[in-house]
Amino acid sequence: MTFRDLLLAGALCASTISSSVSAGADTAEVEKLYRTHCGECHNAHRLGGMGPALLPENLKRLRKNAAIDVIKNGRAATQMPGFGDKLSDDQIQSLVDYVYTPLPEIPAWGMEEIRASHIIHNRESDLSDKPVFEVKDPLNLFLVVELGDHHVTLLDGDRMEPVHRFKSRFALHGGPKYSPDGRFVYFASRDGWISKYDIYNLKLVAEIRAGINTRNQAVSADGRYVMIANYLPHTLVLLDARDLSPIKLYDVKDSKGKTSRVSAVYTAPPRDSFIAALKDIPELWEISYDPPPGFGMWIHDYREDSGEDSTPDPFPVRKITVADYLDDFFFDQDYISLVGTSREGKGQVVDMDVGRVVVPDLELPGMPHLASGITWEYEGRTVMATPNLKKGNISVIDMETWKTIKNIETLGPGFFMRSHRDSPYAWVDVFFGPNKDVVHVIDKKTLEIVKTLRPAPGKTAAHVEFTRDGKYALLSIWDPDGAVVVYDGDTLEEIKRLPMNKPSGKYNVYNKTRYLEGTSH
Ligand code: DHE
Repeated sequence: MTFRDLLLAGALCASTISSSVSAGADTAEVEKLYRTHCGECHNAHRLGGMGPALLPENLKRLRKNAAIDVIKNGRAATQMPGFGDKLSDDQIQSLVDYVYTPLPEIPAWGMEEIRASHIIHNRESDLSDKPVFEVKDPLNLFLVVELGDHHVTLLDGDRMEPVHRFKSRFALHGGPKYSPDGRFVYFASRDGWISKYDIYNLKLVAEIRAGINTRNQAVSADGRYVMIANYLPHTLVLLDARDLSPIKLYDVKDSKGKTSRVSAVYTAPPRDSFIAALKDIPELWEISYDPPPGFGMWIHDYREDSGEDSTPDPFPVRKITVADYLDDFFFDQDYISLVGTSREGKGQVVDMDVGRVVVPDLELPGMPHLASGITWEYEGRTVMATPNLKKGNISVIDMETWKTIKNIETLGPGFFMRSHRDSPYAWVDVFFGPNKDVVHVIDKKTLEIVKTLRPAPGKTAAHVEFTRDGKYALLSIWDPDGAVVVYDGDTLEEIKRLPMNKPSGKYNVYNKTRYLEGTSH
């Protein structure tokens, strides 16, 4: 069996690569250390799993001294714990040297491998176009990702009852993305599997492995394409949304050939484009899926290697140079201003129309988590608000002047922030530290915290999503013995508790397909 076959089968065992790294007692020792403490999350071969790939190619921005600190003390805002009490300084140093040692060969994951992984489970033509279950409003359905046992629950948002529960790929991360009509949903797992699921028929349609270590995915506003952002290899992959067959692979590199991980990709509906930020190159990429004149309808059948004349390219990349790396980013509702930050917390605003940085030094202290930033109208202007991963603080920024108008102090650093166009409140969790079990409710008119809830003392409470009409807010108790707690969005009283296994994100079909103000991309 080749390396590729093993990856395809998900069957790589710990010795497959390590034996080829080198021999000798010290190497055996550090490999054992790695397998014992790191392999479960970062993959036995350092190719990434729950945690990122640990290869020199992906660690370019982390100095070795900083890596020692991460292993000793953990990494802020990630699931990476500190090992300072388990490992000696020498052991930590040997692990750092180990993860900065190149693999003899990075497994290829190009078009050939992607195509070979493609699975068609059900043909759309064999499936019903009506839900096979009773539901008042299919647009008010929710999906809840349950990380505890890698399942997804389909929830009726009117009756607040589960409709169905199904197994997902291992470690889904990032929001699932719906087709515009809300019938299909696309999931991405951290190890690169993309799954298309038919909500109406409760069946998988297709799956494909688009990368080895994947960041996230986006579905075009017209529902025809899915774009995948990868950490390993350094690629973006365009898929046909009908059956997930691959259309085009982008090697992500600058003009000098330096390659980069992709921080994330989102769809920008008014622009008919995908926008991707890069982690190792100070560039933003905008990839248009609006067919240029001459392509007509056949754009959907274009394939990179189909022998068609590919000039002009139907999916061209526009590259915008930015002031710093972009680890995280966020758009205004018009998708003209893009607000981005590096992990070090340097903020910048890019005008996507003119294609350049217009504010290079946005004030954003404490490592903002822009992926969960939201906007609303406040005293006649639009403001954006974002939690900070290192600081108990919500930054509220005027989107015209780009000045911070308020820092709302919270009981600790938060991860997710959510509201709804028709709700008076914005909800933010306190994901990290001793108060991880509380959520704050902020009045959008006064920018004050009006209530702090502690729904399950001692258990992390995180991530809120609203019903279609904004009347109810659903909150996760992030624990194997957890729940989704339903609150009345106005009185803030608890209505119901649905037991679940470490529920993480919840996604309302209507809010997500309408890109409503207050929700995530
Ligand atoms: Fe996430 C979304 C990045 C760790 C749960 N997270 C996202 C998105 C990005 C991101 C860029 C938006 C993608 C999208 O929805 O298409 N996340 C990162 C990180 O850089 C970070 C800090 C480190 C990492 O390990 O990658 C990180 N994230 C986590 C976790 O540890 C969480 C809490 C548990 C997990 O699943 O691993 C976590 N992230 C989530 C969730 C969303 C998410 C639930 C979707 C939120 C939404 O409402 O859309």
